[in-house]
Amino acid sequence: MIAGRMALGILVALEVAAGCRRGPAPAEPVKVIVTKNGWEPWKIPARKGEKLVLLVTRTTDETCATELVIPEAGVNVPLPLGKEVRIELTPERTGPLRFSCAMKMFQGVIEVR
Ligand SMILES: [Cu+2]
Repeated sequence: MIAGRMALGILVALEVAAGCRRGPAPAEPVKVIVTKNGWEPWKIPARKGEKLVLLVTRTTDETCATELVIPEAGVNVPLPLGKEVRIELTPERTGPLRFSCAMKMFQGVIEVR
């Protein structure tokens, strides 16, 4: 899994302190709400080489979407009820980057251009 992750060249940083970073200003964070219908939005645009920040808040206890998993990026983040969780990643290739709950019942996609 680690080899595959590196081959795809996706850099992931969780809870990275902003502040002393150089480079272009990051895009606006994307707020994602987890409801009984799943991820809202479930389709998120991103750009190759640009940091994507997701602010994910789970608002329901009625589904199994209690974590957000992005297998290709090595992301597996618990989503405590009612608490905003920050997830940062920088896609290094174009194309769909799929995410889901741990059981892949609720699915979404980051469309990297
Ligand atoms: Cu699930």
